[in-house]
Amino acid sequence: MTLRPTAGRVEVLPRQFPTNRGGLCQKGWTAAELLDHPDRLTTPLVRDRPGAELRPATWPEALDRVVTGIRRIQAGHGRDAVAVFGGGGLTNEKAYALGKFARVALGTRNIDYNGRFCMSSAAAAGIRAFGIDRGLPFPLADLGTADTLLLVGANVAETMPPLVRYLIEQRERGGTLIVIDPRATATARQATLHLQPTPGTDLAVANALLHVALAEGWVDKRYVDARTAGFEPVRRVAASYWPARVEQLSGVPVADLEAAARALGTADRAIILTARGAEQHAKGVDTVTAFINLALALGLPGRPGSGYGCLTGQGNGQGGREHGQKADQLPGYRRIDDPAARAHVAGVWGVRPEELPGPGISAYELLTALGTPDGPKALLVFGSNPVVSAPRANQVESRLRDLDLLIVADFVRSETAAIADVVLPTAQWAEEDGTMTNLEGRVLRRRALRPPPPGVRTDLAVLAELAGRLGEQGGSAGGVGDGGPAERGAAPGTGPVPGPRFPTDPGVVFEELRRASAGGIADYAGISWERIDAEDGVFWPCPTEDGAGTPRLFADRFSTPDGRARFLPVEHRAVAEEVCPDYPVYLTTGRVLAQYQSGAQTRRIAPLHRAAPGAFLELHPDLAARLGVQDGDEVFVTSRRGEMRAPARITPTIRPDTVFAPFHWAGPARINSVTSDALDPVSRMPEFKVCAVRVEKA
Ligand SMILES: Nc1nc2c(c(=O)[nH]1)N[C@H]1C(S)=C(S)[C@@H](COP(=O)(O)OP(=O)(O)OC[C@H]3O[C@@H](n4cnc5c(=O)[nH]c(N)nc54)[C@H](O)[C@@H]3O)O[C@H]1N2
Ligand SMILES: Nc1nc2c(c(=O)[nH]1)N[C@H]1C(S)=C(S)[C@@H](COP(=O)(O)OP(=O)(O)OC[C@H]3O[C@@H](n4cnc5c(=O)[nH]c(N)nc54)[C@H](O)[C@@H]3O)O[C@H]1N2
Ligand SMILES: [Mo]
Repeated sequence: MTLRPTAGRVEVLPRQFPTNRGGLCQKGWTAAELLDHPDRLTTPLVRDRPGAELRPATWPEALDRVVTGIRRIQAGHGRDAVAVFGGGGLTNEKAYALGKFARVALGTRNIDYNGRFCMSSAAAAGIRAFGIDRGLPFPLADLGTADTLLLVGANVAETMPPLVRYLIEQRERGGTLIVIDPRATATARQATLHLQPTPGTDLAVANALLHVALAEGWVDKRYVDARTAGFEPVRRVAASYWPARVEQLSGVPVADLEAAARALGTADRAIILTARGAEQHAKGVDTVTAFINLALALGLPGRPGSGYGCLTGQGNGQGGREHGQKADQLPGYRRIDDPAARAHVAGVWGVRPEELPGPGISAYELLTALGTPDGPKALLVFGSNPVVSAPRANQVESRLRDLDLLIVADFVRSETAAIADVVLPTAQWAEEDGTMTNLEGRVLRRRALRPPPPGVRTDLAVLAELAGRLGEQGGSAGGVGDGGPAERGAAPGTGPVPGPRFPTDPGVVFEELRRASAGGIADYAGISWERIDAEDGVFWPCPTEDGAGTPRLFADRFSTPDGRARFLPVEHRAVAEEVCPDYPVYLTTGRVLAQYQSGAQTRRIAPLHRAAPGAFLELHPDLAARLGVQDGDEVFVTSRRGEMRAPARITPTIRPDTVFAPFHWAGPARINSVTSDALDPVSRMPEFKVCAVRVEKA
């Protein structure tokens, strides 16, 4: 998109760009409305004592409260008693600075971010199989040329509208689109074939597709021999997923399983994509692995116009997971428990490797540890609204309230900011420079179009100020652009970066990020802002300034030590919470077109509110009849954890054993009061997509 400042106002205009081809969803069109919205925070807020209202404060007073509180808590309970929670909407520069701030300025191991709720299962499965986690290992435009495209748990028509153009192109070329979703979504309605499984059974479906491919001789044996390892145990597992058995498990008819397998197995170019519907499960990593196994058996990854990919979510869903916001991660997608990685990053940060903390705990585990006797006593939140978006949110909210000190940096009074002790008003997207990395691994510029309003500071300036007051040599009071000597174009290497340790100029931060990432999986060393401008984005890994970026991965080898992709046998297992007489219906959750995430940024925008004014519960006419519920009736949805209230929306597009609610609303309409907090054992991703509930007329 292009953003045009007109007399102090910013308008959003679609631009011809290779990724979105001029498409832009309504959320994009209205994003500018939040810049000058009356709800915009323009002064810090503090709470004087528990129970008191938030009141306006000056920056020095608010920052003093933060620093005094952190010092007191760390003196009494140790450095890990202060925790940080980040977000996948932060620019690369901010995500990097936040991770460094936690490890260097706070010295805490406790940092994680909302991407744990979003991308973590696909990321873990990708690393396991390919040795690398990049959403798409090929350019997005490949989708348009696929003979067969399989979307698993992705409602792109509502969640990624710019991508729909490729689906249209694919169909116009005579391609087959297969959608797997328990609901006949706007996306599924465009499909050639819609498989409608019970939530949480995708793994079995994937194994059945592989079973059929094996039986029909569609497995690419040459590819399997030359490019992969570990097929034999996967073949043995798939043998026991005959379609009739999987029809029993998933509800998907044998004929549909066979038709889907045929479309994939006989295509020249086939692409398999997963999104949150497949991933947000207590077996999300294994489910993604099952689809990767299928893709590898068919010889897709690395073949032109073919492959497996995962659709990322948030604005910087890809970049946000590369630069050290994760509990177990250092910049460049390095592991924090790898001695070589620690030595490299410590060198760039000018600290000794042994000063860097070890791995912390994952997002949900961190949120539930807050305020407990051994858990953190303070939390700084940058770019998330967990009161609405975390699973089992009623418990998370009470943990947040138990903290001695909750600090939230945001530009609106989100539900999490509303219960904070200190709220710091920060700049929005149009008010600061930076980079984002899209699902293709393409690093893109985001440009400041106007300065932040008076009273507002950038996240980088806030971090620099806090680090300075906590005793680091960070930048001074900090508006934008006072971050010390720009080093653009300097060859990245190791060794501490000259200038302030926490610069506020995003260009300077990016130069440091390049050095910190050099030699890592997500290697940005050869990427400069100038190159991004000149090349319409640069694909990582890009280790050298004179070498090209990498739009396509896996053409000759995978990123594993021996260059082969790894098969891993995975078995179907029950969802964490099965239906029972007290809770007889499956609940699944997700999104609607006109609202974004926790709703903090979109519920306030009038046209979006008109388009999607509140939560609802989608249920099948048969289920509604059994419950005596009419369309529009208020219903209660109750699980073992809590309840939610919303009007019923009766529709034949959903399975009769399943109900659906969007998670964009707060208060009594908060579906995350109900959702399950079962976690995937590998990724620690919560099972947002299925739990057992009871539905009653209110
Ligand atoms: N309008 C809008 N767009 C967004 C966002 C938003 O909040 N609003 N958020 C952004 C973010 S952060 C993300 S992560 C993406 C998410 O993008 P998507 O993954 O497309 O979004 P969801 O609606 O969470 O889930 C997709 C589908 O999974 C289905 N599903 C539920 N359970 C299962 C299951 O067990 N198996 C299968 N196969 N499908 C299942 C749901 O019915 C739903 O239609 O969207 C991004 N875009
Ligand atoms: N039931 C259920 N729950 C879910 C999901 C689901 O499918 N079902 N999906 C999960 C997924 S995929 C995701 S990604 C999460 C998202 O959940 P959240 O992390 O809560 O997402 P947002 O609503 O985007 O919250 C971002 C907050 O940070 C602020 N913000 C935005 N940009 C910046 C910035 O640059 N700096 C600062 N300081 N603040 C900023 C916004 O105003 C907003 O208040 O929700 C998860 N929760
Ligand atoms: Mo997400």
